[in-house]
Amino acid sequence: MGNTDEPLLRRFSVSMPADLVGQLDALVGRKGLANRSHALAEMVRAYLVDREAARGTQEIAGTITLVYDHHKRDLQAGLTEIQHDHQELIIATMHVHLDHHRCLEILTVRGKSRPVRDLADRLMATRGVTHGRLTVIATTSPKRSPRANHPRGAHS
Ligand code: NI
Repeated sequence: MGNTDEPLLRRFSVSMPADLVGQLDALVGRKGLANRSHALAEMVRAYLVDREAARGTQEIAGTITLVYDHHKRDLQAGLTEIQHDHQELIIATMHVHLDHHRCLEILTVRGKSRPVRDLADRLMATRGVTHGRLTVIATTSPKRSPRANHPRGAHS
């Protein structure tokens, strides 16, 4: 309160599916946030940080999470083809059969942020993919002390 650095707030209206609003309200309650606006602002910030980290040419590591319906024609083959095109970025994949229809796939990726981001965007934009997310879990910046990471050769 009385913080002179308080940013200028701007109001706008948001429309989204009612069940999503219900889930948003539950999240606001669980996290003890003041209101929906705070929750949304926090999510937008987190998203932008994620995107920023995934931009440029720095080395990043992370995961791409996908959920899709494997009954959708050609979907699985398409995803596999994209992954083969970018195998230099993909360290490991895990496929879980969630239920009768849905598959959950988690790809561990590492490489320059731009191509990793592009790979994630391509996979997530594939028709039939219902959830997609790139999470950057580590970045290596030349500014960081090398001691912050494993010494070279720690893993063969
Ligand atoms: Ni499956």
